[in-house]
Amino acid sequence: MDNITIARLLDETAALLEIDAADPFRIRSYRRAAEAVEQQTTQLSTLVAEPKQLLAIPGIGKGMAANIVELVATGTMPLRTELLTKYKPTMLELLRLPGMGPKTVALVWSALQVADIDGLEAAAKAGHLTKLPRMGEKFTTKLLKGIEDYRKNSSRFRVDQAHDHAEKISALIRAFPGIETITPAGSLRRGRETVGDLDLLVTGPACEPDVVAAAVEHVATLPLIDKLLARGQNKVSFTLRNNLQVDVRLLPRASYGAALQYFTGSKMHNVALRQRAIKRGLTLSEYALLRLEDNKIIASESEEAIYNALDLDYIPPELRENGGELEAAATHALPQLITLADIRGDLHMHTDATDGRDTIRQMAEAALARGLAYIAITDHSKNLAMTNGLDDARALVHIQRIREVDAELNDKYEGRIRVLAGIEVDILAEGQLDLDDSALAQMDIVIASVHSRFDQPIEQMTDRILRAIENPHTRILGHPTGRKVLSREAYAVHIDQILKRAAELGVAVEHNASPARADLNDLNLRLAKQHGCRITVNTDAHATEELDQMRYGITQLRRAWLTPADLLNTQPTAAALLTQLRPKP
Ligand code: DGT
Ligand code: CA
Ligand code: CA
Ligand code: ZN
Repeated sequence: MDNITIARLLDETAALLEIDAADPFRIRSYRRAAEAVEQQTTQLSTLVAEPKQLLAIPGIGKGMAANIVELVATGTMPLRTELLTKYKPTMLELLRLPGMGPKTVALVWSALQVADIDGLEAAAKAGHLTKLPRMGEKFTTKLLKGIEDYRKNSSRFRVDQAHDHAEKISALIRAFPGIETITPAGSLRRGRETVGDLDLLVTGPACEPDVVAAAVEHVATLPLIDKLLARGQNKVSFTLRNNLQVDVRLLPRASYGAALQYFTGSKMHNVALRQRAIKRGLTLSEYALLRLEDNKIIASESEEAIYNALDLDYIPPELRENGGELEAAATHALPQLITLADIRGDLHMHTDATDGRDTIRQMAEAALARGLAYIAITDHSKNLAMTNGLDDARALVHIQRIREVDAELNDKYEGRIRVLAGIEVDILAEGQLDLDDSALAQMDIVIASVHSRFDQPIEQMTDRILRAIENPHTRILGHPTGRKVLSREAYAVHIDQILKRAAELGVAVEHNASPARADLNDLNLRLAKQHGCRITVNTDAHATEELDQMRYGITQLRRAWLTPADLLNTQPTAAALLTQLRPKP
C-alpha cells in the first residue's frame, strides 16, 4: 500500500467520523495525519517494521502509527471497518453540496438510505426530502441547483487550493539538486479565481540530457502522485489524490522566458501575440522568439525581452486575457497595477463576538504584524442568528469595547494601528437594515450585506439592495452579488443599476478577498470603476490568519486593471480613509 492510499484512507476516516458526529479533535488528528503521510518521501509501508520511524513524523502519534501499521498489513483498520458498517464512502461526496453538512448526510442516510449524489437527486426530485425535518421545498430546490452546479464545476479547483498544492509540490521538487526555479504558469499565474489544472515550470542547469532525465525521474516519483498520466523527455503529468491534474515541464534556463510566456497563456492572448510576431517577420514558440528569415533567436530568456522585442511594454500575467492589454502595452498605456504593499487597511472582519474565532485585540495585532495601519471590526447583526449576530444593545456594547481596545493599542503601539468600530448589518428581505438607525449612527463603518433570501426575482433583489444603500448610514456594500466560487451562483440582480446608484451616493462597493467569494468579480470591478464607484478590498477574516487572504483580493483587482488610486484601502491612515467615505448623516 502506497502513501497516497494511506492518506486517502485516513482522510476518508476523518470525514466518516464527521458524519458520525465524533469529537472534532479526533477528526482533526486524522486529517492532519493524512496530510503528513502525503508529504513523506519514504514509503511508509517500508517503515512499519520500525514503528519508531513512523512516530518521528510530525502529526503522527502512537495511536495513529498503530492505525498505519494496521492499514498496511490488512488494507483497513478497525475504526474504518466499524464506520463503514454504518456508512458508505460515497457519502463523502455529498458533503460538498450546499446545505449538506455531516448531520444532514447522516439524516438522509438513516431516513432514506441515500448515500450518493444520484440517489440524493432522485430522492429530491421525488419529493422525499420534504418529509424530513428542516428540509422543505426550498431546501430541495436549492439542493437540486447545487447538484447541477457541482456536476458543472467539479473539474475545477479554487485558486487558494490550487495555490496550496502548487506550494507543496514545489517544495518537493526543489529538494532535487540543481533545481533553480519553479514557477506556476497557466491560469494560476494569471490569477484566475478557479484553476483547471496546475502548470509548473521548472528550470535549472537542466541542459545536459542526463540531468533532465534524472530530474524527470525525480518528478515522476514524487510521493504526492496518485496517477501518473504521461511522462516525456521533459514533461511529467499526473493527478493528485483529489483529482487535480499537474503538468510539470522541465526546461533549460535559456528558454525559460519563452516557455513561461507560452504556458502562462491565456490561449487568446498568445494567439494575438503570435499574430503580432508574424507581422514583424518573427515567430514565437515555447522555445524562443525567432526571426523567420534566418532563425536567429531574438529573445528567449526573459518575458520582458520577448514583449519588448514585439514593441510592447511588459504585460503583467493578470492582464493576459486578450482584453485590450496588447493595445495598451503598444502605446505605453498599461495601468500601474495595485500591489499588496499598497494596502494600508482592511475594513471587514469578524471576532469572537459573533462567528469569528479571535478577539478584537488579536485581530488588530495580527493586522499590525502584517503592516496594516488600520482595520474595522464589523461583526454580524442579529438576523444572522446562527452567527450569534448582534442586536442594537449588544452592538453598542461591542463598539464600546472596540473603542477601548483601540485606545489601549493606540498607546501601546504609538498610533501604528487604529481600530475602527463597525458592523456588517444584514439587508433584510425588503431592503431594511437589521439594526436601528440610532445604533448605526454610532458606527464608523457600516457595511450592508445580503445573507438571506437569495432566491428573490431580479427586480425585487435590485430594489432591495438599492433601498439598503439609500439608507444614509450605509457606507459600504458588502460582497455585492452573493456568489460563492464553485458553489453558489450570484443572486439575480441588476448589478449595473446598483453600481451606478452606489457611485452617485458615494457608497463604496466591496471586493471581498476571501477566495471563496471573490465578489465583486474582475468583470464587475471593471464596471464599478467605469461607473466611478469607490472601491474597497476587504478580507472578511473570521480568524487572524485569514487576513492573509488579502493577496487573493489583490490579484482580482489587478485582473480588473485597478490602480492604487482606485482603492480606498490605500489611504495612509484611518483619518484619511474616513474622509473618503460617504459623509455621515
Ligand atoms: P485552466 O488550466 O483551464 O485553468 O487554464 P490554463 O490557461 O492554465 O490552460 P491550460 O492548462 O490548458 O494551458 C496552460 C497554458 O498553456 C495556456 O494558458 C496557454 C498554453 N497552451 C496550452 N496549450 C495550448 C495550445 O494548444 N495553444 C496555445 N496557443 N497555447 C496553449
Ligand atoms: Ca492550467
Ligand atoms: Ca495544463
Ligand atoms: Zn458577509
